[in-house]
Amino acid sequence: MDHQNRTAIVTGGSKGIGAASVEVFLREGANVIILDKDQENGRKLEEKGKGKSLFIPCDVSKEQEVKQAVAQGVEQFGQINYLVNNAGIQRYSKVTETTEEEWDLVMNINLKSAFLCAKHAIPHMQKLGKGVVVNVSSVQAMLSQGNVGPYVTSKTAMLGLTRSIAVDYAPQIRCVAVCPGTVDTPMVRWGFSQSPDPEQVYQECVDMHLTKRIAQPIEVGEFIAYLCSDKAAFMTGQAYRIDGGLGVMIPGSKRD
Ligand code: BMA
Repeated sequence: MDHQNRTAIVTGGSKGIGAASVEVFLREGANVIILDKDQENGRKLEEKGKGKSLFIPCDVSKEQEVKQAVAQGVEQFGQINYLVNNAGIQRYSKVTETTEEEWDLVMNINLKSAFLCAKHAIPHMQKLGKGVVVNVSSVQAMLSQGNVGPYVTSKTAMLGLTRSIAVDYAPQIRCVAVCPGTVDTPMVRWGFSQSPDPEQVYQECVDMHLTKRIAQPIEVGEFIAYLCSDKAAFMTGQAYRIDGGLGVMIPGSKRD
């Protein structure tokens, strides 16, 4: 993919899809700035990068912290080529049962963080005359499970943010969204653990994909790194599903 001499910021980069993206970027020769609250895993990934990755503890829903982290990253690597807005959490509730605090928490971590990181990273891309923003949304921006009102709302709003950035900063800067199905990440595992029967929920997730399995984070990481690469130079403004065919089959229809 050739990411030599490029620098990527990955939010929520300590684990799951974020960590997988970091690994692919490093393999392809990029420098990576990992923003996360999880220091233990973040530091481990920093060591793996052998000078090519920098972990910065950061609450990406706070503007001052984002501003400082971006400045520190630029000081270290000199430029920002890519921003991957991956930080995200899931909470389970219907609108009538969601507290104001929980709504704000989900919106701030999933959506506001993407706005803040874009706000502070894009000016550095403009200096280079080139850059890519990838927003990690969800297949749930298109079709939804029950009981995840704030999450679904935040992931759907990310598509609006994606369009706005794509329109406002074209042609220099591209912005795309990725919409994964179920991926075997700490976020999803935490979700399973909230159920009285985690194994059954896991099996339901396996069954709802045409692939009859859930994805590994690295599959999404590879896609994200591709979207950032020059090979994807004609891709902007759109959301791309990577979802094992979830929702493609007409509900209630039979195959044989
Ligand atoms: C993701 C997460 C997963 C879910 C998947 C498919 O964004 O919400 O928990 O399994 O969507 O609905």
